[in-house]
Amino acid sequence: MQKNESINLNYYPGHMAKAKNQIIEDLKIVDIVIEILDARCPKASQNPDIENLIQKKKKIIILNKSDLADEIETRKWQKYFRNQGFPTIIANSKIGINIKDVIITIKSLMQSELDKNIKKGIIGKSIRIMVLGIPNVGKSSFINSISKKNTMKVGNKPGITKQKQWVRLEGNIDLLDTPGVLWPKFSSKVQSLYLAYTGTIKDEILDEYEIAYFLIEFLYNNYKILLQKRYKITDEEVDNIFSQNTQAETKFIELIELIGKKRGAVMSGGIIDQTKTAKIILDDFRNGKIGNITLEKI
Ligand SMILES: Nc1nc2c(ncn2[C@@H]2O[C@H](COP(=O)(O)OP(=O)(O)OP(=O)(O)O)[C@@H](O)[C@H]2O)c(=O)[nH]1
Ligand SMILES: [Mg+2]
Repeated sequence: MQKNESINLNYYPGHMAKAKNQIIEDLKIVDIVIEILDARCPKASQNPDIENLIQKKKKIIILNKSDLADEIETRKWQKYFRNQGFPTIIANSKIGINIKDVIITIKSLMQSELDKNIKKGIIGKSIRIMVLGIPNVGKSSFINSISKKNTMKVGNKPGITKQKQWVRLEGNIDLLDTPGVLWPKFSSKVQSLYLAYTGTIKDEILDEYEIAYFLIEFLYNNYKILLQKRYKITDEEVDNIFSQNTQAETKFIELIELIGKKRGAVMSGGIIDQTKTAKIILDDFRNGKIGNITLEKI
């Protein structure tokens, strides 16, 4: 395997540029933006375009997929965004954890406008909210959860929502689901990798082995115990690999081979199926099977 140090997976197809234009248009009529971030990499999953686009609009941040992240780190991120002035809620949209807090926050953000409307005799005017975020971060799941309806199609790959769609909640709140949008240039290789690990970029355009390689390197350096536990790798097996007088790259390749062997990703002749092993590692990470992992720390 040739490890490409200059990896940079910019992924900004035409449909995203189109979706962004639609978002710009619809922003004119919304009162609040809910920005969904991935709790495992909150900064890396924050579209830098959004800040410019929404300008002075009220914004609530959701640290979603918190069930997959390291709780202590997620709390630090919550504090970080709150210090920037944004109401920030830690959530799990898959099973609806802390979603009620979002409704409370929406109402408190809109209270003065609602009171003004009452004074002016305007009743029944709905609060319009746009839900924004990168692909696969859980926007549609969040809307299903908060609306207690299963209106939005969800799926464990990016690009599920193709078009905007409104849904009405109790209490005159209208929520707008939007397609996941990235931006033309990621800030760094590390950011590209986080977005690849978390399933934001279509696997079809990735070299999955290369992505899995970097993920294993990260997990070995940061979550070694969880990694060993998941793949039943003993200290002795780790020592065998890492005490050799070989390059770091060779060691990590051997570690991946060992994982492939442990998980039965073996082809005829006993050769390890690298592609299958890479898929196993990425799937395990994305489904939280390795444990609660935060990629990006504050
Ligand atoms: N573990 C976990 N999974 C979640 C959570 N929220 C969403 N998911 C899963 O993440 C995947 C993507 O969810 P979607 O709601 O389709 O994401 P989206 O942001 O609408 O994606 P696009 O429409 O493709 O932009 C699905 O497999 C969901 O079940 C969460 O809080 N925790
Ligand atoms: Mg969606």
